[in-house]
Amino acid sequence: MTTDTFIGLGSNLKDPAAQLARAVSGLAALPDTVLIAQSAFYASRPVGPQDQPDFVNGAVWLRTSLPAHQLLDQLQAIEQAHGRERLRHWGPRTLDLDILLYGDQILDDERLTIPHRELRTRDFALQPLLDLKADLTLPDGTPIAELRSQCPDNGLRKLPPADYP
Ligand code: ROI
Repeated sequence: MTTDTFIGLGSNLKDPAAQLARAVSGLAALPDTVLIAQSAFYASRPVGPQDQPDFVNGAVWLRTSLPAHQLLDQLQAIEQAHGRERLRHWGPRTLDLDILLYGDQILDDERLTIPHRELRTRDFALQPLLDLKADLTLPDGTPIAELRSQCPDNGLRKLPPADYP
């Protein structure tokens, strides 16, 4: 059995677009997993402390037979392999990989909250999801497009493909 899952990517340190491009390669190479599509990359103002660089954000659509917690283990291994630095809470980071959606599952334990806790209010996560699948919904049926039209504007700017490594 496979599950369609959507992963959010973010970075604001050490050539963020290159961090994301390398992460997409890592995700495409995961065991028991196929990369279905990747979104455009976006520049976005930081949510949280403003004394940090702008972020680059994107998302990928994966089809996997890994259970959610094993997928999380794999994402954390990619973050570590890419020299993840996380200098402070809500501060700058080299690479953040978040499971935004995992099929229509709802999960909440000490390691994982799916759908991602802040998904509903973050344009930098919602817009890449819409790029991937315009009719995507939360497990409760709420359209991602509806959340996107209601969420705060965070100055999202699509990066031209020439800016990707
Ligand atoms: N802000 C933006 N714009 N993008 C992110 O990926 C992001 N990630 C975070 C915090 C620091 C909360 N702010 C962010 O973890």
